[in-house]
Amino acid sequence: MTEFTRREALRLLGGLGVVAGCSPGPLAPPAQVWKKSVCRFCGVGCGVMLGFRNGKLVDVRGDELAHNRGRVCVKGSLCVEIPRLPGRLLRPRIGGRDASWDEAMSRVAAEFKRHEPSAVAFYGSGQLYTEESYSANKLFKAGFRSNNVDGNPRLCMSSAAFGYIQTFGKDEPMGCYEDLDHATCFFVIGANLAECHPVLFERIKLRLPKAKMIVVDPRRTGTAARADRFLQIVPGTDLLLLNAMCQVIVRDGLVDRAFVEEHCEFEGGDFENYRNFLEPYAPEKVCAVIGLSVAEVREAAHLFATSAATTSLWTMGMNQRTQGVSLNRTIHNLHLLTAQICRPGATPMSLTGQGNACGGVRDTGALAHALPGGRSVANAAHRAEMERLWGVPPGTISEKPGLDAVELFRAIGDGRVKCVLIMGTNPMQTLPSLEKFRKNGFIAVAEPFVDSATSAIADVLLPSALWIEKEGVFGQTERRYQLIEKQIEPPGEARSDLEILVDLADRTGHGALLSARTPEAVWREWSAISASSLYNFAGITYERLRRTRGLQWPCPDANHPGTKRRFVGGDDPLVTPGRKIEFYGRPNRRALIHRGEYRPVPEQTTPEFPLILTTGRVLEQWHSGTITDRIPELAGATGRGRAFFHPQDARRLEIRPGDRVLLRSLHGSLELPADVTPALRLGVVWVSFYDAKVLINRVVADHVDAVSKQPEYKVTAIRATRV
Ligand SMILES: Nc1nc2c(c(=O)[nH]1)N[C@H]1C(S)=C(S)[C@@H](COP(=O)(O)OP(=O)(O)OC[C@H]3O[C@@H](n4cnc5c(=O)[nH]c(N)nc54)[C@H](O)[C@@H]3O)O[C@H]1N2
Ligand SMILES: Nc1nc2c(c(=O)[nH]1)N[C@H]1C(S)=C(S)[C@@H](COP(=O)(O)OP(=O)(O)OC[C@H]3O[C@@H](n4cnc5c(=O)[nH]c(N)nc54)[C@H](O)[C@@H]3O)O[C@H]1N2
Ligand code: SF4
Ligand SMILES: [Mo]
Repeated sequence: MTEFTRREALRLLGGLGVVAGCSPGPLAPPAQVWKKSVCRFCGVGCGVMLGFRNGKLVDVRGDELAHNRGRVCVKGSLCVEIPRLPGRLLRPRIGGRDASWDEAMSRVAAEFKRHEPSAVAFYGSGQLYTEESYSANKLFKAGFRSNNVDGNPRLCMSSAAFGYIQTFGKDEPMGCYEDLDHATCFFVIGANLAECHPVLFERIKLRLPKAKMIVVDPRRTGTAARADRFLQIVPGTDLLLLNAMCQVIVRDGLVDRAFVEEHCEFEGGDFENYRNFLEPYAPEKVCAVIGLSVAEVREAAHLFATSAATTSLWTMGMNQRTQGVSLNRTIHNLHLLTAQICRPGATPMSLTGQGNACGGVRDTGALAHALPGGRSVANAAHRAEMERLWGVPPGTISEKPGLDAVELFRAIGDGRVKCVLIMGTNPMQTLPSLEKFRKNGFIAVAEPFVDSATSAIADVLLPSALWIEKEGVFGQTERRYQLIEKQIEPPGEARSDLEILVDLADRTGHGALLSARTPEAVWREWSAISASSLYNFAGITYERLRRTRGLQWPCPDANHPGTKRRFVGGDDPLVTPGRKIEFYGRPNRRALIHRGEYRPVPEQTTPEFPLILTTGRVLEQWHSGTITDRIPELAGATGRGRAFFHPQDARRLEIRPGDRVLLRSLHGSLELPADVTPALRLGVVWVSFYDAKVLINRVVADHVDAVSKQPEYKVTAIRATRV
């Protein structure tokens, strides 16, 4: 009855995407204690209050004191289900049979000791705690001497990270969520906030229709439905649009010359060169390719430039692209040219996807090319600095960048990598071009559930604790670090990922490297190390995090309140005193305006593959669905995975809702049910990737951005036939 009441309320409110907290109803035995925590799911990082009765989690509501002001979405309000989900892995397994931790870890350690550095790898996740990603990075780079440390943020944030680094010298957005309350114009491109960042979208909706919103997407999404201007672009052509907007801004005299002179420089030349570079991108010349009218582009550029405060928001429609870095940098250009930056409401805000991709992976440098605190493997001084800070002999860290996600899984197939630990991610469902994967070598998987697609390829399966069954820090989009405290015991013999990593270190002779063995001890080590970088958060202690709803870095000492807006004098402690704005991440303290030359996407339609497949997310499901597809309300709301067609395409192909269709690309094929929606651009097919029974990534192309190595999940040429 209790459940019924709460779920009914959810069903009613859930349709709206966001619920303002949910009480369990009049007949429910009320929670006895409430404790603050953070939602398990997305990068919005909503604070939640957890209600316990006799030590059991019985209720959850939005935290009024957190940045989300008491709001959570349907996924957040169903966090209460997580500790009781079926299908948990309770003991380690070796080759499918139960084993003790000792036997399982001896087996894993023996494999890691057997192989040379270049043949071992760690594949991690923006859903692990910071302390876990930091420790794994240290163990592999300084212990095993392998830079083969990568993770799902490569599939997600790496174009954004390179974008910020190349424009501003350092990664992470400079703005904050409060900027959404001040913006008078929202430029949303390649992001569907209504489903993927619903609590932020709710905050934006409060500003509409007074503030204007431009949405660029090939689909009329829930986000686009609220837009003043919806630009239904041809997939893969956004760089033409962004350059065309820059061209209009330059041509129509909308550039803030004083700002540009003081704070910017131009890649490979000066303002005049840049003006010339933009000439071929005049809207009149590119509009036919991008599928928009000249007036639409001109209007968008003018609205962007002349609004009192413009905030851009973007996610995978920009990052998961073969020109992902260029796209990110060109969005920054728009803000720099018009001085729509470093003011309340004016900011280029790349939204993060996972709860801890920013804090856990980008900031700790747990990627194949990176080292902690914005350092890189290729830089000798950075390696030397990290060797000193980690107390390992000079020359320990290899100078060779490791393998990025897509390349790593190819290397497993062809035997270059012989031993890998996968933790907190489900690549056998979420990597592109899955048909190309070949199981080879030794694979250990740390995972809470018995039956993920990746569990199936594990030689050794290690049961992981998740969320409030362990402790650690999550860092989200606005540089806010928040502590998730341990509240309940994990089921069976499950252990935290940190415990697993420490055990591996001990058994491979690297115990001294991971001498920090509790989350708090690891945090102390990492925050002390951060002080020697521009990511300084030495003032963020567990003690403060237990008391607060998180703190934003930079935060150099225990009395510092944290930094709302980075690069802004008076707010950011790293700005030179007396300066109003300073892009101090770059050597000359100026942001770099990029010349992003457009190249057509590799997946062009042909008579054989006449449609464009694009993939992404739905509100109720989280990624590969290992958690959300087990929660009846969420699973029921989405149904099974299917391919959506534009009504005209469906008619031409004689496909009706419910028919089975075969999707085929150059990379693979898949049979799945069809559906129809007028929300699509003609010629575009949409499939979400949550359903383990519909592995759409068998079909999706694996072309990557040359710099960020992020795959272009958003554009695959396909053919569709009714079965
Ligand atoms: N409910 C839910 N929320 C989530 C997640 C989840 O799994 N479920 N995952 C989280 C994570 S890790 C991430 S990375 C974010 C992702 O958040 P989003 O990026 O907002 O989500 P996606 O659905 O992947 O893609 C966004 C939009 O890009 C559009 N798009 C496709 N191709 C193009 C193109 O060529 N140009 C343009 N302009 N747009 C294009 C798609 O139509 C889609 O609407 O969501 C986070 N939030
Ligand atoms: N076609 C297509 N594919 C995509 C994308 C797309 O847009 N289109 N988007 C890409 C993006 S942006 C992302 S971020 C990825 C996400 O891809 P994944 O990270 O592979 O997806 P998840 O389902 O989140 O997988 C997390 C796994 O970790 C487990 N888990 C949960 N908590 C814990 C924990 O505390 N410890 C451990 N050890 N395990 C835990 C879960 O059960 C699950 O198996 O997908 C990518 N794949
Ligand atoms: S918006 Fe994201 S963080 Fe907030 S409740 Fe929903 S899934 Fe959780
Ligand atoms: Mo992501």
